[in-house]
Order: sequence, then structure tokens, then C-alpha cells
Amino acid sequence: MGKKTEESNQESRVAEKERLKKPPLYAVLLVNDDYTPMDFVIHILLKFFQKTEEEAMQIMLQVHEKGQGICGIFSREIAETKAMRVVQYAQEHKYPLQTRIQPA
Ligand code: TYC
Repeated sequence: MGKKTEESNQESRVAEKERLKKPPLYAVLLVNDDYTPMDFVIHILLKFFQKTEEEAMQIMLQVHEKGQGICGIFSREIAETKAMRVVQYAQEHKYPLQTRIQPA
């Protein structure tokens, strides 16, 4: 067997860095509106984001008072799916609730 260089013996530094890279994370946010009932927003936070009643109340009030608030942080695909399912579920209940996702 021929002699191997240090670099060809193992992954290159660049390849190893790529392999170890953690996926970028995204926050799912709820957006305030004048029509969705507070209790329904709390229900959403319990059902889709596994929040406790107290956490859900805090997040709902944050959204109500500040215009938006973070429900959770996920990989991009999970964030997109949750954001979409929440809007779909709200629409099924005839509420105009909207979500956003943004880099965490
Ligand atoms: N502003 C709504 C109300 O007064 C409550 C609300 C909270 C709506 C959060 C949407 O993402 C939301 N009924």
C-alpha cells in the first residue's frame, strides 16, 4: 500500500465541517388579529406546540399586546409544516389566524 497523506487518510476538514453542521433553526410565530378568540389561540398552543396552560396564556397575551410572538423553534421543514397546519386548522374553524416563520 502506498503512503497516504494526513488529508487523504481521513475526511477533509471542509467535508467534516459540512457533515457536523447542525440544520438552521426557525421560529414559528403567531400573528395578532382582531377576530380569533383568545381561547382558540390558547387551544392552538396546547394542541400544536405542547405548551402548558400558563405558557399558552403568556404567549397568547404577548401576541395580543405586541402583535406577534414565538410559539416554538424547529428545523425548517417542521416549522413550515406546523405554521401551515395551524393556519389550516384555524380556517377550518373560520378564524383568520396567521403564522410566520423566521430564522431563530
Ligand atoms: N387579538 C385577539 C382578540 O382580542 C386574540 C388573539 C391573540 C388573536 C393572538 C390572534 O395570534 C393571536 N380576540
